[in-house]
Order: sequence, then C-alpha cells, then structure tokens
Amino acid sequence: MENTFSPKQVAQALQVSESSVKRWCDRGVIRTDKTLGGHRRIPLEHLLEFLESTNRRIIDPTAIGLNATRQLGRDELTRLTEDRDAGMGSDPDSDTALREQFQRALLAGDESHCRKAISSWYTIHGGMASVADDLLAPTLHSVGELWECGRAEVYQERRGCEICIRLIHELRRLVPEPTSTAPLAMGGTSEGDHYQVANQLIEIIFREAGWRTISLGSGVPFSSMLAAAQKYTPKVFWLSASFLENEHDFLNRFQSFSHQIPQGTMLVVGGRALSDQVRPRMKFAAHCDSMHQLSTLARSILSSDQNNLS
Ligand code: B12
Repeated sequence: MENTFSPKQVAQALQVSESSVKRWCDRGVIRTDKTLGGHRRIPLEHLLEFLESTNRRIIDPTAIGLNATRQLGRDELTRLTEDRDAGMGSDPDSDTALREQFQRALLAGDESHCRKAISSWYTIHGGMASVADDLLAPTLHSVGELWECGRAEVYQERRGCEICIRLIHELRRLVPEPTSTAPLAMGGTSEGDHYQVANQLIEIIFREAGWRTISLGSGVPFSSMLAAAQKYTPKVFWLSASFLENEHDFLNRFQSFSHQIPQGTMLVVGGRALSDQVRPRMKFAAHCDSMHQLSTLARSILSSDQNNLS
C-alpha cells in the first residue's frame, strides 16, 4: 500500500467525484502535499483527519491499495503467517525507529506525530493486526514499564491510552461497512476490567475480516453479556481479559456464562489475564494470544462457512 494518494484514488475510495476532492484539497479541507511537478498528493494521516472531521468512511478500500475484507484462502493465510514469522516484508531497523518515534510522541502527548507514525505503520504492514501486535502493544507495554520504574507519570500513560483509542477509532473509518448478511461477532471485557484498547482492536480485526460487530465495551457484568448474547445470538462472542479483580469469582461467573450462551455461538477468549494457570479452568471454543491469530481465525471461520454453502 502506498503512503500518499492522488485525488483520483481518494475520489474512488470515497465514491465522490475527483473534482470534489480537488476542491477540498485546494480549500484546505483535506491537507495536501504537492509533488515537485505540482501534483496534489494526500498522505494517509491527512486522509484520516478528513474522514474524522467530516464523519465519512472509505467505501472502496481497493482504490487506495487496501483490500480489507478480502477472504484469504487457507494457503494464502499460511503463507502470510510464515512470511511474518520469517520477518519478511518489512525492515526491522525502520520498524524500530518508527516504534521509537511513536513512543516518544505518545509520551509527549503529540497526537499528530502519533497519527503520522501509526499511518506509516499501517501502510507498511497493511492492516490492524500488525498495528495492534507490533506497534501499540509493545509501545504501551514499555510505557507501563516506564511508569512502574517511575520514569513516566500516570498522566502520560492515561493520555497515551486516550490518544491510542482516538487513533484506533480513526483507522476504523478505513474499513468499509460490513454487509447486512455478514456474520455477527460480539464481545467486551467483564466487570472490574477497565481496559479498552485491546477490546477496540478486536472489533476492527473482525470488521477487517468482513464481520458485523457489536462491542459491548469494558467492565460489563457477565449476566449482562449473557443477556446481549441471548438477544443477538452472535456467531462469535469474544471475551478480552486484561485484569481479574478476583480470579475465583471470575472463573465462577465465566463458567455460568459459558454454559448458558446460545448454542452455535463460539466463545473466543484472549488477553494478558488468561494465564496458563487460569485457562485450563475455562471452557471456550478458541483462545488467541494475538490479533494476528484472531484475524486468521476470523477469516478461516468465514471461508469455511462459505465453503459449506457452496
Ligand atoms: C493502559 C494501562 C492501564 C489503564 C487502561 C486504560 C484504558 N482506557 O484502557 C488503566 C488505568 C485502566 C490501568 C489500570 C490498572 N493497571 Co494497568 N496497564 C496499562 C498498560 C500501560 C497498557 C495496557 C494496554 O492497553 N495495552 C495494549 C494492549 C493492546 O496490549 P495487550 O493488553 O497486551 O493486548 C495484546 C495481547 O494480549 C492480545 N489480546 C489482548 N486481549 C485480547 C483478547 C482477545 C480475544 C485476543 C484474541 C487477543 C487479545 O492482543 C493485544 C495486541 O497484541 C499496561 C502495561 C502492559 N504491559 O500492558 C499496564 C498494566 C497491565 N497495568 C498494571 C496494573 C498493576 C494496573 C492496576 C492494577 C493498577 C492499580 N493498582 O490500580 C489497574 C487495574 C485496572 C482494572 N481494574 O482493570 C500492570 C499489571 C501487572 C501484573 N503483573 O498484572 C501493568 C503490566 C503495568 C506494569 N508494568 O506494572 N492500566
């Protein structure tokens, strides 16, 4: 995926006329760079700002080199995973530099530099799974470590999270609306667990894979999650668990929840709190360690559904 786009590409992505896009560029509604030859070029981070400020979203992602909801075949999925594990398709030195830039900007509360770094990462690595696992998670982990050893203030961590949440929301606009017949994924974090970032990332991962989603948010009692699952009967219910206030209570409530969720709803769980000691005491359909794994799972479920239909 390129990092900057022509007005024609943006017009096709938004399904509007090229002259409208050129007009927005010239009026400064879309911040635009000019090439040496005087042609307008629109960087992804400026496109994100424009989408957010005008409440628009991308309708044809292929026009800007994104193929978000494409269904990958099993062979392609395996190849992509192998390439990633072998470190192919990216330059580790520039990844490290970009991660450092992002972390500095996050600690400084510099949202526009954060947007620039996250947009570059998104274009280089082509999707949210890498933004989640390889940029946001490691950066927030090291912010957590800096806080733990007194080298970052609590406000820097909280403000950093707020920035991440806003930028995730902006990137969501690059994913087209799912079709009304797409399967539904629903989920959230349970009571006492106030973590938001992973939960928001999960929602986009499903949408990128072509699912409809309902995020219930953070800190939802299991009884209320059950009510939602029974009302909407999603194909997948995700539970993101980053913090367990009381392990014993969590396991009891989870057990009751997992026994009562509708038949045909797959329970997919993940998160830092589900350690090797906790997981064996839980009943679920799948556990994932990362957003890459979740993305593969979400696409595999869809493609096996489609194979069953055909
Ligand atoms: C931000 C933050 C908070 C914020 C969150 C704000 C918000 N709006 O979300 C708040 C203020 C709530 C917070 C509070 C606390 N925090 Co805190 N927090 C963090 C921090 C810095 C980042 C967490 C984060 O969002 N990471 C980004 C996400 C994307 O990364 P991730 O969680 O690892 O998720 C990845 C994978 O695990 C996976 N994944 C996660 N969930 C799921 C789910 C599914 C289904 C799948 C497939 C995958 C998956 O994919 C993600 C991407 O790769 C971490 C540091 C760290 N190491 O993570 C500390 C950290 C987790 N917190 C910590 C602590 C101690 C606390 C408190 C107990 C502090 C206190 N005394 O009050 C409270 C508990 C809050 C509660 N009741 O929920 C400790 C935990 C220590 C431990 N051994 O357990 C950490 C490690 C900080 C530290 N170094 O000490 N925290």
